[in-house]
Amino acid sequence: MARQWDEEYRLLAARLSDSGISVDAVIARLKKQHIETPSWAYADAGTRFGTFQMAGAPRSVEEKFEDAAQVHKFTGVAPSVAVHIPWDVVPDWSKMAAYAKELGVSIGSVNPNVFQDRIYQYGSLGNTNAAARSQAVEHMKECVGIMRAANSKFLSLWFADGTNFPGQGDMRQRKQFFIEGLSEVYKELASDETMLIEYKPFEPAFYHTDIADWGMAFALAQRVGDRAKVLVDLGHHLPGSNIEHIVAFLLDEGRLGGFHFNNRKYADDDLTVGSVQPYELFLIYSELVAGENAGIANNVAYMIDQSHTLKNKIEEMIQSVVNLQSSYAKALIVDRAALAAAQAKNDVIVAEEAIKAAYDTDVSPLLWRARTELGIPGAENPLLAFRASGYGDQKAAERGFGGSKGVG
Ligand code: PSV
Ligand code: MN
Repeated sequence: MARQWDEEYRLLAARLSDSGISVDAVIARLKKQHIETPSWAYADAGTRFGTFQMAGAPRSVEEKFEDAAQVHKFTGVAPSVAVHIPWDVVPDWSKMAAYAKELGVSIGSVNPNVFQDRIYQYGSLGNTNAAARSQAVEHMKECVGIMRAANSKFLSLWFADGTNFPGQGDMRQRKQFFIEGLSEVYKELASDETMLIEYKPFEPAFYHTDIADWGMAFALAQRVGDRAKVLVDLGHHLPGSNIEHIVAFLLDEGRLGGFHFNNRKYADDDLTVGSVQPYELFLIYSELVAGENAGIANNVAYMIDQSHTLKNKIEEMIQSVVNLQSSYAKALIVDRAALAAAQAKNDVIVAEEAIKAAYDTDVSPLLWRARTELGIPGAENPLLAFRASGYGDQKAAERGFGGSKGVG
């Protein structure tokens, strides 16, 4: 039987208002959510064991943006697209920005690639070879130029730097090289531009990684400048890490710069965000909402970083964005007053139940309402609406197989 969305929404709104939660405020915040999708997630990707090509994979940067625009069209909250240089190369970034605008999206964070060129075999900013360090700095400066042309405000940095064997490198010297290189790049940034520093405990380096965890990224950010912040990639933690705690800590320090959303079972699995540990995702959002309520979660870049090998790319991206909408909606309806009162009394049961009650709520009527107000086609189910649009079949016929290139 078809769901009665109006009625379901009315009932949920009444229930929330009993706990003092204004459903209008929740909808307004859901409509303002902004999730950036990555250009590299639309192209064919693989593992080191092989790449399976998919029919309809985009053949150019323009086509990646066309696909990304579909995700925005059916979710309403994915209006920007991150680019990775040189996986994405165009002759003129201002023209590309104009084309993105025509499609209804914009160019988001710019990600320099300082890990694939041969010169980076032993590292980029951490390399003992000054030529490698300087090539990396120059490339990052070039990316700042792309930000200007594309009107993008985030320079998003991840380094594959590290060593594979004990004794291979002087870890302290490499740290100093990082401070030097990052500071040089930071000097290029204008006052409304932010440097994001990502961390990762291992891979491709297996003995030590120069920026291995959030604490190291945080320390470097502090050395570099106020607008250098930490980027939390959900796949970049050792098993058992409490990511929501990291998020709360960084928010409180004013150094939470952004996210790379994805999900993991083992390591940097790059699976659909919310697919394996949806409760963890909700708990992270709960900290973000608490930060927003306290006025300290401004200018956080919410980005997806996934690399899918099995699902249709656009569909999985829609699924990911919907999972993020749903986690945000659940976090927005936590009864914060009841939670704070229970915490103050050390009433562990009631505090935990306040969190669980929100998590257990079916928030789809809220998402339906937010999308309806945004004028989204097929507001009740973006995935079905996208399938019904025929875009996937049309592009498969038009583009065929094997068009993608450039993604590692
Ligand atoms: C590295 O694993 C990473 O998370 C970085 O963000 C890179 O830019 C991205 O993946 C490349 O796929
Ligand atoms: Mn990442």
